[in-house]
Amino acid sequence: MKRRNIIVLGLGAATAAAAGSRAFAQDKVVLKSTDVHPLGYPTVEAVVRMGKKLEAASNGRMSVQMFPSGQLGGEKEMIEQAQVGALQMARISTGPVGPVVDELNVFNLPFVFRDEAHMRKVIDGEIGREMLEKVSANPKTGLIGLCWMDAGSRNVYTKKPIRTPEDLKGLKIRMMGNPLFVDTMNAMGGNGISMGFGELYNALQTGVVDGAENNPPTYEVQNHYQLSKYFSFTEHLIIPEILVFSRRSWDRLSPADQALIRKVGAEAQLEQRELWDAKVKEALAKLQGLGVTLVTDVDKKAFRASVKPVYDKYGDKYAALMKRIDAVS
Ligand code: GTR
Repeated sequence: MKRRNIIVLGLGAATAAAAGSRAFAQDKVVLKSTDVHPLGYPTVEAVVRMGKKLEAASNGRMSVQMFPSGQLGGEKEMIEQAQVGALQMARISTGPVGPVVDELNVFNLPFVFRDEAHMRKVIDGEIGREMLEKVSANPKTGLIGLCWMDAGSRNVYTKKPIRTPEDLKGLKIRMMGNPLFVDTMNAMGGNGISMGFGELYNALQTGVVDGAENNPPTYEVQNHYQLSKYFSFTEHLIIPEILVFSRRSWDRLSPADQALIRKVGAEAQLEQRELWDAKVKEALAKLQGLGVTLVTDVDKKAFRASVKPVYDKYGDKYAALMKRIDAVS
């Protein structure tokens, strides 16, 4: 019987040398994948399901090994590990990809999408495909953009209700690692503090920051509601998540395996959103029983107006893309 090579793609050089530049058709391929969220969270579940499909379609030859809950580090570290081929797939926010692929920052601009439905249309259409291609086409990124996922809208949470930009005055609000977000929070009235997601719970607990901003499922699942009891629907950012694949590992796969991964990735984009919608409902219902105040009477008009300096600074660069995004209906 022919002996099967086992290739955990992430374990690199020696196996790669033994196998030649590409994995053989009979090689077992284990895709190490990671996410900051725990098992069961919509993005994690969507990738786990992708893995099951890969297993079924390849008679067990391909599989996904999931490292949830930030076990392999934060999103910046995930990008670095994917770039060197130490992991194969990372589901991350578009936020930390902006500094790597500048065009993607257009999705990181405040209020760039009219609402979540608009965002979904954009990522499902031509612009979404183009942006994934921007990630994949440039070999310097070291990444392949596989598909998008949904993360709803981001909202400010702290120890008091936030209804207007004045309410944010003097508050240190944690933002994702991308200068654009610090500028955004500063324009919204608060003090934006760039910080890794893994440090946030502790920072909220010790008062290093006064609050943060995120979607309801993250606020609930990561237990941030325990420390910041007011969740105010500012909806200032609607940022799609992205599933990236290590280019180094990708280049070692057969074209047939690549096509299969692309196929299940495209399916995951649509499947995840069903999981997402259910999770948002579940999180909001749960939060109401946990002593949280959901603040809905937010002056969105004032917040929209407040981010003008962000557009003054970055708008020109993304003007053409913004126009196209706006035209998607
Ligand atoms: C969540 C997102 C994560 C991470 C996190 C953050 O909504 O799912 O990928 O970006 O926000 O704020 O760092």
